[in-house]
Amino acid sequence: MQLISIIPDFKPKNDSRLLEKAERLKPSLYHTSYPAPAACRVNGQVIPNEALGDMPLSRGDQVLLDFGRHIVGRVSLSLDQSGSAQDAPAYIRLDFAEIPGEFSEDPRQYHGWLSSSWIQREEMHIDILPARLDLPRRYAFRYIRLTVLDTSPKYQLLMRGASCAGESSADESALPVHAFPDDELKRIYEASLRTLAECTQLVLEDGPKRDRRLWLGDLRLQALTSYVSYRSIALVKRCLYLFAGSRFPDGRMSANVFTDREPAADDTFLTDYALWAAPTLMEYMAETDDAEALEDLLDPVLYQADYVLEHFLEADGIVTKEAADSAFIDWSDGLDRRTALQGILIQALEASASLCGLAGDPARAQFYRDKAETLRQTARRLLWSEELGCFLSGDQVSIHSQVFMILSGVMPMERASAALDKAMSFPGSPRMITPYMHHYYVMALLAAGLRGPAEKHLREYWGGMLKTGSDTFWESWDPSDPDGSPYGGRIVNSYCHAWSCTPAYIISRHLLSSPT
Ligand code: RAM
Repeated sequence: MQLISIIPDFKPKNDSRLLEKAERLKPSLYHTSYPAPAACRVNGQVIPNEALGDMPLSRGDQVLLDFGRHIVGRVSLSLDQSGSAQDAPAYIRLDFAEIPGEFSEDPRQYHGWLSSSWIQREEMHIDILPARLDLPRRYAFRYIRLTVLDTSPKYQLLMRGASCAGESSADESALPVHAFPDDELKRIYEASLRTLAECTQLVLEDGPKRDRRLWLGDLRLQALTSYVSYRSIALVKRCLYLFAGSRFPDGRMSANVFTDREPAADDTFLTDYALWAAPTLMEYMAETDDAEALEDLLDPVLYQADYVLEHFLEADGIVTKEAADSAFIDWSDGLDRRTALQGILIQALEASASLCGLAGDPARAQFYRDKAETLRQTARRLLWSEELGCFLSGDQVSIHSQVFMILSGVMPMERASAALDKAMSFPGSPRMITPYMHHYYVMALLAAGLRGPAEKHLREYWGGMLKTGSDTFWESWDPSDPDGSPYGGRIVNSYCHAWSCTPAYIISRHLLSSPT
């Protein structure tokens, strides 16, 4: 599935009142200084940091720095020369990588459908040495590789030092202290928080390497995790205002908003993402009781489910194919998204009902509740296969369908476990690809009372990413295809991605609080 939407002459409709409020909620960044690692590798050989500054480097030499943890921030290098006069510029290449695997890919071999400009590589000429090189971009990395492309026969390059200033708006002092039953769960919890912190910037970004912007489906999961950790409440509010403040001209919420300049909704609409607006606001309200936000955001948020009811529902009460084709759900190839989307619509209607209840509009609340119940009955009648004992989407059996039928209360709970097992082992059933989808799978297990399997899956799936040596969680991870990429090349994958940060939420809200 490729997600490329280009609407000619698209102009988002901006609401300056909401966007001004979003601007006022912009956080400050915390800066953390990270010195150069104690040792590095020069042409594969381990060299202590003190010795590096005196090692003459010339054409073809490579220095590899491992900062020991994932960092989002700005990098400075201090360079010098040895030998005779610098009679020509030093020509160097810098590659930044979140995981070592990115270095084993040749960027020239990447021909995927996302821009190759996301590959974190710089080539530059340094006319005068010594020089302090303050690199212009913010990078997401743990490893930096410097390659000397050329010096001259008269002189060599010296790399005297490297340092970086990490950036994040996550407030470490807000973190609660937990006692963990074992080290594995603790490590998963910590990597999940690191992932969230790295994505917590001036907005809640999806990934600090790529796309570095605000996506609605990611926002919901970041917000939930932030409530139990850094508590970036004002930032969540800001993000909600950005989605409400810059929308499609017809009022639909975009799947993502550009925020580096004047905020602008992207011309990408994802049905499921727009529907997550109501649950996201409802969950925000449960944390904050913020009357101002409810008043400002209620109408834009309710409009999302209204739009789907009006434009995307067949006469029989099932979402249209068109709606399903513009839903995300997961990167799984060949996935029929209709049943999953039906479940998400029902959840959006329930959340819309709760929001109307909070806003003191019981009649409207009842309308959404009744609608949700009607759609539940329709789904049971039209989508359930008695023969197979699970829900179908078209004639496809998928875990995705079962998950959202459970989370929307359509699935009779006593059948949930068997339906999930059936879908998991059904021949040709699309595999779950993203931690985003795996999050909902774990939530479905918990909703069905299957706490043991939920915990086991969390440990195996997220723990599997840690076993690769990573200290953050990735945007895409299929253990049976560890090098896979939804984009046609893993070099552009993001290895610290917002929607995979939820183990901390699941652990603190569901696992630590209830014994097995
Ligand atoms: C990608 C990003 C983002 C996600 C969308 C659907 O480009 O990874 O996180 O929300 O796809």
